[in-house]
Parts: sequence; C-alpha cells; structure tokens
Amino acid sequence: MAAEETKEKLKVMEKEKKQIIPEEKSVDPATILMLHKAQAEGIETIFDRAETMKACNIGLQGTCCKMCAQGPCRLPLTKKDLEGKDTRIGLCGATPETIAARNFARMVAAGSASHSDHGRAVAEVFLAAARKQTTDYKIKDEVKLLKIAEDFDVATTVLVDGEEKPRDIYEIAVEVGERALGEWGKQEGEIYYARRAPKPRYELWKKLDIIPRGIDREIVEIMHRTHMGVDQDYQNIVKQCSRAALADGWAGSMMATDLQDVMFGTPYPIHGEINLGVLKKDQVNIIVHGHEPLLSEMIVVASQDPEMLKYAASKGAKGIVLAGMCCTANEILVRHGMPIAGNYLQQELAIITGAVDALVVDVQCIMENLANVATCYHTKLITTNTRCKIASGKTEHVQFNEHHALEDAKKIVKIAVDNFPNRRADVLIPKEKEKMVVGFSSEAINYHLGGTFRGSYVPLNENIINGRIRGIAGVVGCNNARTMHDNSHLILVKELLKNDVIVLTTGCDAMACGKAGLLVPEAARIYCGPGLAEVCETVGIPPVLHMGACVDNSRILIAATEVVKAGGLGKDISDLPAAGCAPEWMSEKAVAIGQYFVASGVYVIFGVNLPVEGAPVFKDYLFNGLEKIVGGKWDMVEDPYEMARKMIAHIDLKRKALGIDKARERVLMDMADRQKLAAV
Ligand code: MSK
Repeated sequence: MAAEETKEKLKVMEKEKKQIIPEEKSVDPATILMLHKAQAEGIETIFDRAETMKACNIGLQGTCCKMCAQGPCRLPLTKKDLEGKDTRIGLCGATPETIAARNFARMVAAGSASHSDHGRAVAEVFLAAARKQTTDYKIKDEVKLLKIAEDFDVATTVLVDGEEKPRDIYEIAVEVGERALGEWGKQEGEIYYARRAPKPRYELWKKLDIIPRGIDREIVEIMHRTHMGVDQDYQNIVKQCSRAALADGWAGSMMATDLQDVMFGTPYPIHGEINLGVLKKDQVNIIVHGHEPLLSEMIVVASQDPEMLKYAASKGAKGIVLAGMCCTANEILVRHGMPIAGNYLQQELAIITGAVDALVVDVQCIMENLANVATCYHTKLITTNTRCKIASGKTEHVQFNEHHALEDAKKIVKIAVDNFPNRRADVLIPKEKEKMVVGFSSEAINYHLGGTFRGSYVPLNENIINGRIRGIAGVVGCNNARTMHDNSHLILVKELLKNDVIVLTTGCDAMACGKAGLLVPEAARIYCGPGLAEVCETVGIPPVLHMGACVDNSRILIAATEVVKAGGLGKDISDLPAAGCAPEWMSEKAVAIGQYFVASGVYVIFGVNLPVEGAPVFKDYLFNGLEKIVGGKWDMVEDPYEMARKMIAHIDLKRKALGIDKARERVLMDMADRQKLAAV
C-alpha cells in the first residue's frame, strides 16, 4: 500500500478511538509516527498504559513497607505530619525513615546485582577465552590487558635466565580472569580497583569503612539488613548502600567494561547512525536488545557472513541490517559502528514498523509486552539467556553458550532470514535517522584531547581552568513513560552546552542526544557557548561525548579520576567542577549508579521522582547530610531547566572553591602546536 494511502487509513482509524496524543508523549518524530501507527492498528503500548494506570502514591513516597506478611504497612506523609510531630510507624514500629531507607537500599542492591551479574557473565567468557576453551572469543586489546593486569597485581613479565621477558599474553589473561572472577565471591579485604580512585578518595572510603569486600557479599548484606527486624538506622543502611554501590561502580561494572574492551576492543571514535530509520524495507532486519554484548558480538559476525548474505538473497532480501536497542545497541555501536534503532521507550515501536524480522533479547530493560506486540506482527521474539525468559509462550528460546557462540548467532540470523518472507502488516519505517560520532572511552578522550604524542587530560584541565569549559556533566540514564520521551534529556543537555559545560553520556541519554544531532562535531557550533565551541572545534570532537552503555558509567569514574590526576583541579573527585544527572531514570540500576557517584564525591540529580518524599529526615540526609561525609549528595528535580541551573550553580561553587571562578585567559593550543611541542 502506498505511504499516502496508509496515512489516510491511519487518520480515519484514529478518529474512532479515544487515545493518547502522540505529540504530547515524545519529542522524537519517529516515535510520534509509530505511536500513530500503533493507534491505527489497535496496538497498546507502554505510552497508553502510563495514561490509564496511575502510580501508587504511597509507593511514590517510598513509605510502603512489604518486607513481612504483617503489612504492607502504608505510611503516606500528610500535611499534619509535616506541621506537628510525625508519629507514623508500621506494625513493628518501623519509622518512615527506616522504611524508605530499606526500599532505597533494595533498589541499590538490585541495580548493583544487575550490572555486576552482567560483569560476572563477561568474566566467565573472558576466562574461557583466556584458557582457550572457546575459539569464538579472543584477546583483542593486549595493551589494555597489560594495563589492568597491574591493577590485579598480575605480573606481566617473567625472569628467564636472569633476564626479564614479557609473559605469554594468554597466561596473563588466565590470571587476570581468575582474579576478576574472584571479586564476586571475596569475603574479606577490599576490591582490587578501589585503589584506582584518587588517593584521598580511597583514604576517605577506608576511614569510613565503606570499601567493598566482595561484590556478592555487599549485595547479600543489603538483603539481610533490610529484612524485617534487622537494620533500623537509616544512616547505617545508607552506609551499606555505599559499599554495595561502590562494588558495582568500581568493580562489577568496571570489570565488565574492562574485560569487554580486552575481548572486543576498546572503543575509539567511530561513525554510527540512530533511530528507526536505520531499518530497511527490502532487507532482513534484526534487532538485538538488552545489555550483555557477548552474543550480539557474534551476531555482528554472523550477520556479515557471506553465506548468510547469500541465504538472505535467496529469500528475496537485499541484505541484512543488524541494529541495536538499549545498551546492547551501545555496545555494538561503540565498537563496530552498528546502527541503533532506538532507546528504551522505542522497543515496542520497532516491532510496530512491521519490518523487524527478529528481535533478539539478552537481559535487562526488556518489556514483557514485547511478546504481545510481536504476535500482532510477523516478528520473532527470541530470548537467549537462562536468566531472562518470557513465560507467554509467544517467544522462541535459543540458548547462548560461549563454547559455540558463533553457531548460536548463525542460528538466530537464519531464523530472521527465514522469517523475512512472512511480513504481513503494512511496513512503515520512519525516515528519521541521524549521524553521530561515538566511542569516547576514557582512553579515547585522553588521546583526542592530548594528541598522539602527548596523550593526556592536561589540555582538558587547562581549558576548565581558563574558563573556556565551565565544567563537566555526566548525563545518563533511561527513558520513563511517566514523562515526555527524550524531552528532559534534550532540554538539560542543550542548557548545559549553552553554558559551556561539556557533557559525558551513556545509556538512553546518549541515544536521545544522538537522535537530536548532538553527537557530531558540528553540534558544537550550533549548541555550545563560545568557550566550549572553540575547544570542540579545535579538537574536532562533539560537545557531548558518547562513552557507551550503562556499565560504562564506570568510564566516567575513570575519566573523573584522570582529570584529578592531571592536576590543577583539586585532589579528589569531590573537588571537580562537575555534576551528574539522570533526568528520565526508571531502572533500579540508575539508583545504584547514582549512589556510587554520590559515594565517589559527585552531586547527582534525578528527574521524574525519587521515592523518598514520605520520609523527610531520610531525604534530608541523602540531599544534604551525605555531602558532609562523602562529598557527594543526591537531589531530585522535575524541571529540566531547573536541573541545569542547579548543576551549573554547583559547578560554579566548585570553581570558586578552586579559585578559578574568574576565567584566566590562556593560549589554546591546537593539535599541531602540541605535536610541535612533543617533537622538541
Ligand atoms: S538501557 S537501564 S533504560 S539507560 Fe541501559 Fe536505557 Fe536505563 Fe535500560
């Protein structure tokens, strides 16, 4: 059916139903078009359910306790409680503070567990590759392996006849893999990577007794402490939140990032494309969705296999498009330049194009409703992980196994190709797709800002000190169906850029920025204040640096540490003119990330809602008290303009404390100048 005819049909069908107004739900034209198509075809999405199903008011406040069967005890905050003495307690006597702190802690535990279990799976495959038990995975980045070997106290050289010789790379990898895997079950001592932090930060953690002992231990301890009748001191609960979250940020997530880099390559700037327009009507479209890139790395290979392409041609397809969604997308984008179909709230909409032949999911952020939507189209929904199955009976399961991963991947690609001739609905692929430059690992930032000969964060620091760059912001996190899709991400990021704040991004924020054209060097001229624009144009980088997936927030920790080490901006992460924000968060992982940034000394703002309003004393501790202890603190702001204002005010406060509030003019050296210097 011609596109015009389809649109007319859509309009008529829309009029007959009372529906959400797509234009009010997203700022992304591709999303809006697909919501219209969903309505016309009678497909319910998360956007519809968010309209009809309201969130529980007491849950929103964080004061519903369902930790035992005497409850749930519901303790909503009323005006009377605020005016007089707050006498609210649960059946056992638990105060709103205890209840909200326990709920908060369980989010930290779940978030830390999710990232870290992803890391564990990566460590297991890494070890199998190091032991040569699989031929599908190899050690790709030897330089990075040697670097992390130092952090794990693994020797990289060996004495042979009194002479120091390099050790076999796979021998080193086995030892690194074993020590890395040991981090999950360690019962005492401290995680290896704690020493990566700036020295004063490490010393502070030691003094506060919050250095994680082992990842699993800290998560289990949260679950124990939050059981009925255990920890009843909100400050003590938050202390354990810090331990578990640090175990995520500085161990589970950080090891996931590092070991993936060693196996699949450390990201360096690469071109990519984003939005539903990357799908192609005349080709087999496969979308990989979730977070763990272990299988998707192999699907990248399988989808380019000449045999598979020939097979696709035999079914009438002109090729195979492999695109990603959510953080699996970010992983294969930053390493291979594979296109992204969209972020979290676009997952159902991808199927609604009618053009997706297989949607392959691994773990995390996968909506159960995908199974319902898929049955309305020809799309095969394929689960691949024992930890993430969908009980609807509407999916296929192809179990990923690292010992025959490429074979599994080929099986999946074949299912998609076989499904190509089955397309039955009107295919409507939005035209929207944007170009982007991505892949700014902390190593890549080092190279790009410092140049080949003098890789260093010093030029970044110089530009912060001289005021061309006002500060650094980490803007990360999800979409949330309770707020307009991508809207807060984009308003916030644009406000920061206008005020010369450089933005580091991951996750669904990175994708929102990509779709809006903020991830290309040309964006500097359009969106940045004069100082930041000058720096970006000189160096040739976008003003928003895409650093990867959710686990790659650990790259931001490392970048912040490198900035501290480069000098001139204080001695600790908490001294930096920097702030973080997750404007549209929804996942428990975001809370774990927020807590590890706070415990690392960063001011962190969350949008939408933070379930602490029902416990004012606990809230005040997170928003104010913690800063006196760890140097970082929480905040919650709904309005993206206000988020930007508060982040910039914080950055300015830090600049003042550093004595750099009056910008000092310095000569900005370009790459050629720096190379000349290096040659002297
Ligand atoms: S995918 S955790 S919705 S960022 Fe990492 Fe996006 Fe949040 Fe999932």
